[in-house]
Amino acid sequence: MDDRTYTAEAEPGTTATIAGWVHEVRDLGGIAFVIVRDATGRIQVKVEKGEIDEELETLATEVTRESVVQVTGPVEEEERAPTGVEMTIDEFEVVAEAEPELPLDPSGKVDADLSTRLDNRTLDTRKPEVRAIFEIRSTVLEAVREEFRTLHCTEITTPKIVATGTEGGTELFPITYFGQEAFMNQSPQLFKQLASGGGFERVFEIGPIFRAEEHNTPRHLNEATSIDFEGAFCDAPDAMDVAESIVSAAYEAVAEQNEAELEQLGLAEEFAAPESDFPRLTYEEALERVNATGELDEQLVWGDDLSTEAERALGDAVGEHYFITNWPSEVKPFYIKDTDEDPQESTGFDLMHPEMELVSGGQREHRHDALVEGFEQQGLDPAQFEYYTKMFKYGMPPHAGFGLGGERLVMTMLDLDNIRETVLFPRDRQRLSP
Ligand code: AMO
Repeated sequence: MDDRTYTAEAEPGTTATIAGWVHEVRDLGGIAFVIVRDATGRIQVKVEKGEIDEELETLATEVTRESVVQVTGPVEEEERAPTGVEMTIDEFEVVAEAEPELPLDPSGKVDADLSTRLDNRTLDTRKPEVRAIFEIRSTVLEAVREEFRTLHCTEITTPKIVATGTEGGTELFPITYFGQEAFMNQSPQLFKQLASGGGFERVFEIGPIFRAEEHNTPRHLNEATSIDFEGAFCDAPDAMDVAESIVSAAYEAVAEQNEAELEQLGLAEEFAAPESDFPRLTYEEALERVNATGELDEQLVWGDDLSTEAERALGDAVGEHYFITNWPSEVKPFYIKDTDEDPQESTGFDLMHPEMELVSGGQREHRHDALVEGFEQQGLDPAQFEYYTKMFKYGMPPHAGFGLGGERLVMTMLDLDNIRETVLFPRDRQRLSP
């Protein structure tokens, strides 16, 4: 549509053709207003009854809400119009009529629960405050890509149909691959490691991960977007530096580019990029901090994972993004390297938002024999992973990396109370469509 003008760009003194959805028809008797909405905003179209062609008048005043219309007419300044401009009608076409009964009210006058909204996402995202989340998500993905490139990383994509899991056997989705058992990938973990040792050195991937999480929680999805980094000749502190840069770059880009969307979400005043130099607590220090809060029924001891309550108590105490480093080896997967000093202690780290975990990472075990031993210790069959371990016999440099949950990044950034708000079509225990 070459001659179409966005509503936000309709200039007083010109004749414009706009196209969009009917937000509302306000019939005041002698005069009616059709409010038309497009991706950029809204415009008021005035219908002076008796002044225009009768057929056009009927079309414009009887059109149902959310129908798609195309209107051509002169644009004029009008102080009383919501956006300060108004159109009158030369031509009015109903391009796609909407049924009068809507399953969801995009004007937001009638509230709907999340489930109804997700069932009717196409209507839901016509609400500017819902679309604002996805505009911000889009900025985040762009900023993350740009920052990785600045950090000399190559973007890769790895298979989503895989032969083995990596993040613990219980959370795999099995599928049938030409009569053979296969799985949806839980993480690009092994592939990104193979690529970093494949001469690229520094790689990143933004792609889907699949987790058969049994529980429906406000912070878990069954299909999520993982932002992954892997760097050859990197150790855990190097990977933490990259994670911090990526998270900060995402916030800075949103602060710079999404003022209007932040306004829509009521966040414009308080939104700020996190301070740099996120505190780095060792696991041991983290336990001490949590136990000192007195918030937990039972004191945590070495070897415990942090429960949701523990994460929250610690987050409240720290009050900003922070790392937890040097996790016990036994709570981290086989590919995480132990520290040189203590085989009980790993190089694994997490990056936490005060509300929840955003990132896991660490230095990897790059020594072939130690890697194979690690499989056996975790009760995994090294033979199944041979496609991966054999490459460690041909010059695998020390390397480190991390995985950052894209949805959790957006959710915590925008203080949303459910991760599903950040996904157009979420997959969870109850939801396989749309
Ligand atoms: P991990 O399993 O901790 O680590 O996942 C990394 C990050 O991905 C996000 N995430 C999820 N988000 C929503 N729903 C889920 N079900 C879900 N599962 C994970 C979280 C989490 O911190 N291979 C390692 C990373 C690495 O070491 O490089 C991994 O996958 O934000």
